[in-house]
Amino acid sequence: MSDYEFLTVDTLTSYIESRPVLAGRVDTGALASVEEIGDGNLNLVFLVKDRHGRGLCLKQALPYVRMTGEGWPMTPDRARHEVESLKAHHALIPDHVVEVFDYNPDRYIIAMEDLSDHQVWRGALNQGLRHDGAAEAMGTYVGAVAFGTSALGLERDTLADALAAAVNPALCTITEDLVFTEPLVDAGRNSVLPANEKDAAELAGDDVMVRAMGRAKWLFMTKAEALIHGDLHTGSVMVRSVEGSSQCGSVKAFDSEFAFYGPVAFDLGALWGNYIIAAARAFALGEDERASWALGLVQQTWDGFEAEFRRRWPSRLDPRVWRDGTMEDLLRDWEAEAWLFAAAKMSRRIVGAAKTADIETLPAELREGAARGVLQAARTLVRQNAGDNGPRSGADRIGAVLAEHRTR
Ligand code: SR1
Ligand code: MG
Repeated sequence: MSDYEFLTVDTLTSYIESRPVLAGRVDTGALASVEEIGDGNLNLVFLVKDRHGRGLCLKQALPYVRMTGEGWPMTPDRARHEVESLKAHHALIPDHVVEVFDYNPDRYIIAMEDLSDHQVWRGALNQGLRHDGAAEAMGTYVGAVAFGTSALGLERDTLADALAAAVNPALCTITEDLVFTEPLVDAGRNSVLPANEKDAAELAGDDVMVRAMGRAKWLFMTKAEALIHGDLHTGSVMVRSVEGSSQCGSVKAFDSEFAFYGPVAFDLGALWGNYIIAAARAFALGEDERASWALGLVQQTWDGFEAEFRRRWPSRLDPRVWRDGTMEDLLRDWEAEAWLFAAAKMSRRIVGAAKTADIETLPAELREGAARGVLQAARTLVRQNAGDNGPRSGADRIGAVLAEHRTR
């Protein structure tokens, strides 16, 4: 780690000048601001703006997890996975994926599009803002990736090469531990309010939940369907408003360092689980109408996903036995698996390390009921009956659970 050179506000200009491909992206002779803006768990992120109104974002992967410090080493090669997945995804659906301009593999620095006219979706949700259309667009993004990076859209040899290049064990291990295992088997990183200790213990002692998470972890580790984003929560999505309207003007996925060939439904479940967490916040604050709106995002994402997948289906490379029945089978399985992954994502954000501002910024007495509701909702989801996995019916069922458990 001693020879690892950190990017700083002071060295950023000379770094940009050293990268010919970045010439013209910002005027380093007329800079207006240079800031470190990273608020994620892992990396350094800088935003540079010039006086002509142009901007550039630089992100450097550290050799450890930023959230905890040097005690948790982590391969900075994760930046390569981020770049390769962002490029592959951007090629498929440029409107909904941040654009990468440059990658320096020696220093693990990515230069990408300035999205400072956007905001992180989680923050917008927590402010009570609506960006209508964003949930559907993220579904469209997942649908494009599911088709375009899988055996449906890539020639056999290309697929094999893409899969090999995307093997990302260090980051997958984080997910396997933090998302699937630790909410149920504490490895010393879990925490809840004292008032929620019983809820966490009940979760860990719930055999149906343990079995469901065992299945979810197995799917995650074995179902190499497509080059998924791998961490598609609402903090990995940027949104821009249309002035004076609740419509979303632009929405882009970013931060895909967890990308690998994994289950398509994992990305859907990440979105769904985080919409449910946003709904839990709204219920806690007594904003029931907003909670219903947040729960409605589940269906919107599914609709965008399904429409995009069906739209691309006729161009599948091998239609010999992958006929329309296969598409129906895939969609049916993904719908059910997405709920399973949503349940995992929900419980990890309440019990495990790396929580969400949605819940953590609530006053403690409201947080207690919101956290309990999310855990109960996760346990309800893994008990859904076969054939009753629709996005709307699942979200409605969850809404009732969240409302019932909120602090009165
Ligand atoms: C140690 S990294 C903790 C979490 O941050 C990322 O956003 C992922 O969700 C990961 O699980
Ligand atoms: Mg992240």
